[in-house]
Amino acid sequence: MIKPEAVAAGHTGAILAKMQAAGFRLVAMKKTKLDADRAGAFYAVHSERPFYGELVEYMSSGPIIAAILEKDNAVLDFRALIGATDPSEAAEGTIRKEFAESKAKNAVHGSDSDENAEIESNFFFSGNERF
Ligand code: FUP
Repeated sequence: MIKPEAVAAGHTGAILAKMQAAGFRLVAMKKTKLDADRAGAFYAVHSERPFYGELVEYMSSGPIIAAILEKDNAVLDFRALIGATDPSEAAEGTIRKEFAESKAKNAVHGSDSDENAEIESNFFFSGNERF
């Protein structure tokens, strides 16, 4: 996902270009907006964390770009491309270093396992939206 603050700031094209330049192939993509219920469901794994309420509010505050990206070793390579959760700790050249505003508004989300990538893909896309 490209998160609301990065979409609102007009960074969608630059972020997608970095992803494609790093070898990720776009399988599916859409611009959509999560309501609080959908954002809460997407981040249900964090429901006991102190930042959950703010996370849900933020993630439902504006449109996002959802995408399925394909590459060998995609989960680990994507996490390397986006950088650390907190942009102040993210390496030079990473997407979060360049585009994130803060730990909460950190520009992009990436799946943390193949299993979650499949769950999150199914959250946004039907079979006939993938090519
Ligand atoms: P990441 O896998 O890097 O997206 O990070 P996490 O799964 O740990 O966190 C998910 C999201 O929760 C982050 F993108 C931003 C938010 N978050 C906070 O707002 N504060 C925190 O201390 C940790 C995470």
